Amino acid sequence: MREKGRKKEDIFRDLSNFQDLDMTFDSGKILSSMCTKPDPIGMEAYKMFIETNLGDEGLFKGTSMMEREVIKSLGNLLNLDHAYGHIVTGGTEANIMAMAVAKYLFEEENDGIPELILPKSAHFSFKKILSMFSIKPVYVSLNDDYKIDVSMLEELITDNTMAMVAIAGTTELGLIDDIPCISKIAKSNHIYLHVDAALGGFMIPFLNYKNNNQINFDFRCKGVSSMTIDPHKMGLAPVPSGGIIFRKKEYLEKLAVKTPYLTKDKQTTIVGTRTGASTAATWALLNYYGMDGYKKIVMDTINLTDYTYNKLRTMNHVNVIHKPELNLVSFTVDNMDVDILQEKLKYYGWQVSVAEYPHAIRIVLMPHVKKQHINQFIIDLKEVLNL
Ligand code: 0PR
Repeated sequence: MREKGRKKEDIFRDLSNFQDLDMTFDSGKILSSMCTKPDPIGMEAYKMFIETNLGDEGLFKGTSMMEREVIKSLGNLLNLDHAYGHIVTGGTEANIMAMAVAKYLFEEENDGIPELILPKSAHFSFKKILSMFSIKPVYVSLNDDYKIDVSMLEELITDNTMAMVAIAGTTELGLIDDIPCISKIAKSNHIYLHVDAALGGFMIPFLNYKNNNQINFDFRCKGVSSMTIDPHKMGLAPVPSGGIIFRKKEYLEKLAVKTPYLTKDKQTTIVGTRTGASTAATWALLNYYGMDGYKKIVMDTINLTDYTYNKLRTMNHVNVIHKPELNLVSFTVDNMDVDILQEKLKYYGWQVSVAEYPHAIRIVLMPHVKKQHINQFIIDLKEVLNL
């Protein structure tokens, strides 16, 4: 570190130079991200609560009250009357908390090596979990629709099965597993079921809202023990804002650690010091948009996804992998490897990702992506492919 501090103007000029190297959501060129430009209301609320620390809740009683209200609202969104959980840093931490609970519950009755039944479509946060907690993965195969092959599940269950994971909005394809069926299997075998709805949690309830065609993926399925639902994805909250919701108080309590000299006698989070700003931003946004507001945001992205899907589907030499269920589209092209295509699109400023399974270009249509961006993307794609 330098001996003497620098002038504010110089620092901010340098900061601005760093910022110039970043991509922006406003450019519309980021087609690879499940995050998006945070909503101004959320940012204002975030700034207002920037000094808070929910790790020492008693100092910030109002913020703590807000967290309980947010958890209640997220629980309601997922059809759970009494929800227990926290606003955390994101889907990874939420998944870690769920798996920590499942492991504690398992260890109360079993001293074998815990096994987790999960699909290979599970987010890579589960790879971290498997290694952190020394859990043995038991991979359930996917069916032709890239969803958990439910016919395979029951035979994978052993005395050492600690939990099952299903996904509502897979990271690579945005697909929703057959949660009602998986839930039945979990319930009848007394197995903890975690649904990772990091993405879908802030989309599916709004698709269901005022719609007879319900997608059942949440706590209405009685075998679901916990769910991840991330406000910093389709909830438009600034990063970091993830959500973990448990069906029962006793699940969350499994994480409790005594905190003798703090203003509250225990913590039920993994991290200690943690911002209340994320909670404030999420509280503000839930109240600002309400069901109607979020429905519009979600429908706009779904409509743009359909638009993109139809554009790609009707292009020569382009093979779309699946009909979108949420806001992701994936495709391969004849005569060009997708890794090369990804690089070529970078010359045009586009950032797309390459999914691992299936190996394909993956586009995420978040609210910062508009129709004019997709039209330009299609023009550039045609040029790259010499169409
Ligand atoms: N579960 C699912 C289903 C996810 O898709 C993700 C992240 C997580 C859990 C983990 O969430 P956190 O990253 O909040 O811990 N999905 C995105 C992905 O891996 C995260 C992301 C967001 C990646 C923005 C890139 C990016 O620019 O694609």
